[in-house]
Amino acid sequence: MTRETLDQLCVTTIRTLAIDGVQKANSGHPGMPMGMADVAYVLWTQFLRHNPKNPDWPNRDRFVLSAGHGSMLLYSLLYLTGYDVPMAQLKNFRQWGSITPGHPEYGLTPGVETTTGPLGQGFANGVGMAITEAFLAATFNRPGHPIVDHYTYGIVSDGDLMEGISHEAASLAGHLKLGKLIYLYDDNHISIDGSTDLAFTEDRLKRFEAYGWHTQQVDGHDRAAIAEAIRAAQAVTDRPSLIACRTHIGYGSPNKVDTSAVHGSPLGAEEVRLTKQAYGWDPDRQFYVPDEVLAHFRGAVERGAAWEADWQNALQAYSRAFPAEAEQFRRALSGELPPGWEDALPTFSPDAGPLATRAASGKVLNALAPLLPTLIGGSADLAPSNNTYLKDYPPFQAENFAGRNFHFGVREHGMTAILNGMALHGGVIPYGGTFLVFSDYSRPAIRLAAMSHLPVILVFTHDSIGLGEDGPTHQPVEQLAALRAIPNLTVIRPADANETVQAWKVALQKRDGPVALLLTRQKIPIFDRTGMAPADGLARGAYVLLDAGRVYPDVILLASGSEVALAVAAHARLAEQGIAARVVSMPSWELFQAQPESYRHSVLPPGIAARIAIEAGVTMGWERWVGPHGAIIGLNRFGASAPYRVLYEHFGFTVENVVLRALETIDKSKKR
Ligand SMILES: Cc1ncc(C[n+]2csc(CCOP(=O)(O)OP(=O)(O)O)c2C)c(N)n1
Ligand SMILES: [Mg+2]
Repeated sequence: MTRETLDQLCVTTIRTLAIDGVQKANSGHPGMPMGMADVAYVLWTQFLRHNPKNPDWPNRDRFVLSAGHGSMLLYSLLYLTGYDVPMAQLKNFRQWGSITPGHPEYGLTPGVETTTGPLGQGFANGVGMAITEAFLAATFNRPGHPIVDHYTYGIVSDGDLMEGISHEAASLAGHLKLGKLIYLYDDNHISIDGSTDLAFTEDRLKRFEAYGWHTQQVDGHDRAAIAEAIRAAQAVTDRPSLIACRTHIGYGSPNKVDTSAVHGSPLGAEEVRLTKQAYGWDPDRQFYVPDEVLAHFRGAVERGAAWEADWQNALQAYSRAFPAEAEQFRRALSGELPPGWEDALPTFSPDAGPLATRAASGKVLNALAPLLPTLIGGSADLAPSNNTYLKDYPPFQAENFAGRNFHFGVREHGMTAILNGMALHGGVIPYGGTFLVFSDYSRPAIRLAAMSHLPVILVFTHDSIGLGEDGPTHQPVEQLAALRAIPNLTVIRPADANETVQAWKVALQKRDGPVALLLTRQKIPIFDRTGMAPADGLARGAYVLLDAGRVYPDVILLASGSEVALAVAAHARLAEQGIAARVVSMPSWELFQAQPESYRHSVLPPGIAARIAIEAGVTMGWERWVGPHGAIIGLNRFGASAPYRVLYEHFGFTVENVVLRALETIDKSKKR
């Protein structure tokens, strides 16, 4: 068999596996895998350096399928090259309990580098991976010891390039000159509504050239030309590369090629037969993999083992030459924090206050930076406001990939998906900041971080009407509830500087999901903890900050963040009237919900119905904590432009109002 015949058989196998997987599931997207099979085959067999038997090999090339609807393409490649994705899983595509879900899910399927499906996200994830490779290489590599040295490849589609997030990420990737990022664009002229002429007619390559990318155009079914283009892309080391591969969606389907009909529906039994006949394939065989095809693909196993073995040897040589760096590198990859890191955490004396929690957060970051060499991050152009800058470290720029301060530009969505890519790559502790109100711009990426269990830290400052004069456009109201609604996202709104320290401690220790820190712009008191509980109660989500001096209080005041100080002041006022109040600081619903019931009941005894929650945001959800007889002081409207003290007064966030509402609630609960 000639090489050309074997290559063609391999490509047809990819196509028919995708066709059969979708047909059997009676749902899915056959068109893209059929169209991109040549490109994927060339990339995966001639270029991609990976080890199917160890998908976690740190120095592997990363492959991102940004057009996640083409999942059967990826699953077929994983099976064929010898990952732990057996044929039975291809036959079980999209079924309950399978590891071959509709769109690729990180953590579920060996070899899937990121969760994709929401178009554009994978594009930005790949930029985050390439950034991380560049950072780790600049930080740890030594002359003659390139222990971090790999490419990040991706397949991106029309939809990916239409989405705004890819524009953000592409602009930044071009600016940063990420030379080891290579994207293959499935330029098939088709999306769901029909021809891309309907809504997508700019010159894409010129756009990417303007971003500073190296661009090429090839026939996406000419395998020699594809290989040539990838080699050319590799040779350009100071620009990311986009290779537009002109392909035909549904390639080979006599009646559906080049139509949107083949994008997201099974071909149908008859068209499957016709297509297989057109390929010269036996139309009666399903999930057929010729022996010589499997043998050829499985060469990846041996090559992968050899690549990793070489790398392990190189790592050993590096460890001998640079033992301290090697230890840091090991720790960075494992996600371990260095011994004694907690000793560097600052404590704030009440005299240092009042202090905004964003300012406290900046101090924590800067105190930890020397101990955590792979703690890297920045802000979407709000570094001075978010207090995210690491003062003694240079910025990350094309001229210095070892820099630790990221200027993401005004690109919240791109930033967050890039942070996800950084976490997915591994080896770094990524954080990023913006105003809480603009968390909405990041939301789709936050959702994926949560779904993918990524350790990403989000610094959201200006967390309420407390930001004052900038007005309702900048004042978050519904964002607290909206973030709490995302499963597996831990939201923490610390009440003072010392709770902020504890919040960072929790965030750095959490490895299985993102953490959002909600921080004030305005200065707030640092509690004198004499007679109060210590701030490390934060780790339990809610704790009794200040008690009533009796077993059962008359009323419980729950609050988060800046409003805890109101509860503390009301506690004293109520005491003057002989009323015993308990103040519960409740920085994190998620952390509290995770506590044993006995602890939760000790903080919020079920027998005490008189409860008031105070938080400068929508009241939604607080019913859960105050119960049917409680009251909530919140803000179910947009804020306004005025000095924050005026706003607090106007919207009822005053000690007087808390006292009044407490008395009412006690009264009501007695009449029950
Ligand atoms: C953010 C987002 N919006 C909408 C969709 C639904 N959707 C899936 S694929 C697609 C577009 C398909 O066009 P293209 O990206 O060119 O893929 P092709 O049909 O060529 O495979 C759309 C709108 C999505 N997955 N993500
Ligand atoms: Mg398309």
